[in-house]
Amino acid sequence: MMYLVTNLNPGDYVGFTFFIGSMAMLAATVFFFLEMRNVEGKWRTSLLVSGLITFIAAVHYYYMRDVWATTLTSPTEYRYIDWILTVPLMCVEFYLILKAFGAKISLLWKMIVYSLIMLVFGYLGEAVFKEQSVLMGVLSTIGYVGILYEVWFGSAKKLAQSSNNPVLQKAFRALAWFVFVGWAIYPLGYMAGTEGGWLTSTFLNGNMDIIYNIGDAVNKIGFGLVIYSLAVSSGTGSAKIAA
Ligand SMILES: *C/C=C(C)/C=C/C=C(C)/C=C/C1=C(C)CCCC1(C)C
Repeated sequence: MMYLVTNLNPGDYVGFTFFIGSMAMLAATVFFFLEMRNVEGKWRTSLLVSGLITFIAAVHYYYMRDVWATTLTSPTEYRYIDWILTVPLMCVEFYLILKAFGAKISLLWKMIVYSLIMLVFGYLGEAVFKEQSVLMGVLSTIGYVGILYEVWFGSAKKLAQSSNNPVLQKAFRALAWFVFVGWAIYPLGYMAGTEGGWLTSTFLNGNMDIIYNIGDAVNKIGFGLVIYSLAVSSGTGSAKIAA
């Protein structure tokens, strides 16, 4: 009979992070959904999206930790299905906070296309063309750099600058740093875990899933908390952030 035993072995640190990850995502989801009531109307959608991001991740972590516990292999498919849903939603977060300052839907599409390039090539390198993982990683990075360019120099950055709204600018800067530093955790995991990856012979070797799990906790929950504090600090003095 085939059944899943979610059983952690002592010293299975990768397995630990899958369990911690799934609980943290669940708790964050409850928090974002319940806090929707406590923020001004125009922020509710942003909080809803934050909660959806951690909710989608919580469900995938539930599956991923079982795959890991039963097979001790990377749950690559669930991982990328999770990302292909949640990364575009993070682009939606950028769009939502900039909408009041003139962001166009084309900005959102541009960022989503960049994320798809990033994730499709990442998946190909991990699961399909494993011997070409370096090339796939480089192609994936083009998508990542596209997103970085948008938020550090491109139209997203310009909209935030011209908003003349210090609360928004502070939150936008925090999100831009998440994309720069927090998201850079993922290529490290990729290099540690794929054949021909530059880090396979270092202490990071084989710890791809720990690295991805840390990245997800930092980025999905952290991102949501930045949005939350933006919503709270722009507060009920509604004029502070242009409607
Ligand atoms: C919640 C999930 C997030 C924020 C996932 C982000 C994923 C990345 C930034 C992945 C980037 C990659 C590269 C830049 C090159 C190597 C392949 C990837 C897909 C790991």
